[in-house]
Amino acid sequence: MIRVWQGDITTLNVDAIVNAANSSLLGGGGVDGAIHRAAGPELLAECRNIGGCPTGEARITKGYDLQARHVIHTVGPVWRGGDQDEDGLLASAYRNSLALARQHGLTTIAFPAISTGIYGFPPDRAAGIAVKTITNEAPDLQITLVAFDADTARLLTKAIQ
Ligand code: AR6
Repeated sequence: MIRVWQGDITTLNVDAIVNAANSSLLGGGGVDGAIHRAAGPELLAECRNIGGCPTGEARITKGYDLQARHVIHTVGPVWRGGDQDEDGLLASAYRNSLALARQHGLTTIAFPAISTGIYGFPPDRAAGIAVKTITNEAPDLQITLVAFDADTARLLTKAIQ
């Protein structure tokens, strides 16, 4: 089950919110910065102990001051024109996040539009990959695709239909 919701992912009361992180896992701008601000400094302390995360993989932490019980940190690809396996790496980021959720018995998961901000991935293409990967890998989980802006909400809704 997939739904689209427009707003700030840090406010959601779900088992896990997914963070569009970078491979250091030490914070950054965009949704990553918002999640660290809302979760509080203990999140960064836990992330420091993980020691990073390669592109396309995922790591899980507690949610601390967030409503969400957990944060699943994944690293999407930087868009470099499309011939550097960006599509495959973005699908891996979704797939590995869902696998981690499943291993921890989590059923309600919220994703931001991974890689479509600072990392420059074309948002329409990313929406298609997100919906296809979630439909194939997690038809049994309750997934919220979070759009921060109306354009992304429209693209995600179109991709589901
Ligand atoms: N809630 C939901 N979505 C958000 C929020 C929010 N609070 N804030 C931004 N977005 P980005 P990336 C949307 O740039 O492209 C960081 O510095 C945003 O509008 O956050 O994967 C990391 O540390 C866009 O649609 O992530 C990395 O270095 C989407 O989230 C790098 O940015 C993703 O935009 C990752 O870049």
